[in-house]
Amino acid sequence: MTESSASRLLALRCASQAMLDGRDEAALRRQSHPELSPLLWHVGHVFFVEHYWLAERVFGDRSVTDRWRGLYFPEECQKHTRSIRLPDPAAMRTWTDQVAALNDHYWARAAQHPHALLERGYLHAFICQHYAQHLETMRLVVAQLDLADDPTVATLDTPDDVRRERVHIPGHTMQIGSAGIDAYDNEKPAHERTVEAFDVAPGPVSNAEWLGFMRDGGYDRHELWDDDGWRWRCLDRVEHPQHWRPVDDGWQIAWHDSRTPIAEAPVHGIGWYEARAFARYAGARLPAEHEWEAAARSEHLNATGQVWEWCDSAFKPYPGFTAFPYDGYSKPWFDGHHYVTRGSSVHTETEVKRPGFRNFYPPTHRHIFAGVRLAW
Ligand code: AVJ
Ligand code: FE
Repeated sequence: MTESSASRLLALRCASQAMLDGRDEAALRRQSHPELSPLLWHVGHVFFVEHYWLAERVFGDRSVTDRWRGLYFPEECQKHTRSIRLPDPAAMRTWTDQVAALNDHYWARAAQHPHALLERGYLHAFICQHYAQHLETMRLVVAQLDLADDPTVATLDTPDDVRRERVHIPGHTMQIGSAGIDAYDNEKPAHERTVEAFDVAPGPVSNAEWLGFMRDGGYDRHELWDDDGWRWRCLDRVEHPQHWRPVDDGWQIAWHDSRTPIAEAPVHGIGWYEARAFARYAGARLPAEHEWEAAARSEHLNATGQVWEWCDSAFKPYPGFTAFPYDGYSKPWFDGHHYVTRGSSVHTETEVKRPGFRNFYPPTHRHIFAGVRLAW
């Protein structure tokens, strides 16, 4: 482990514990959204997972994991039952400090301990990435907690004339996926793929453009929607992005990057079905994930890195996929009911930012920081 990777782990642990600061216990225990766990659970989970892989799997020490696995392995504890079982914030602070000290003891021994998971720094990279991903999820929780409190009020105008710029990507053969030690199993094996020529928008769809879709009846025109999406839209009464709230003369829109005016900022808080309906409305389509990757690698895209972008692709294994280091990361989600988002958001940590990274969610998830980019 290099000095910089060691200090990065410390920073990620610190950022995770800092989620406990300045929030009352009720907020830390609250399940702010049916798909999200309490902040307090995420903090315990990330330290537990570091300890599980290092202490139990590499060194065979189960003393801590046996006591806590029933709470912190997601498959052993249903989301809505987590809140009441969690320790209080002060106890969580103490426990995570103790677990971190134990982990440091094992990391110090790892250099002299041959183990497949430790080769080429694999486990350290994996653990850092796990902290990084949960930090973004914790920011999703914070966004849900804040929605009620202190959102930005924006009055949006629909643009009269939407000019949709296009960048042409010529047909070519490219490498898709990642071969690096930090790549997840679903990015491997890296392989060649032919990309047909296509056009892509240089940036994601803005809030103002989304308002135009709403004013043109986008949520009410069945012909723009997939049948499944239409059923869901009707049952759940989906009429605007999840992070928008109607107010007297406009919309309250939660957005955490004050450098971009709210009208120009990319829309987020939309699911895959909504992204597809918008694309149809605009006479376009969503990019397939390999097209997205081709465009990102050819450096033709502006403004990536503000919101994740829904792709037209169901989450599927690449040819020759092998689950690693455990079945649960990717395999259960190759179920045809998860779709790929690519890119990153303003809340994404560096460990997760690479052109080959694949995120995946059900088509109805809209509490994530995901928006839409058009392709033709
Ligand atoms: C890939 C973001 C969907 O948050 O459930 C974290 C990542 N896997 N711990 C998730 C993950 C295990 C995963 N996503
Ligand atoms: Fe996790």
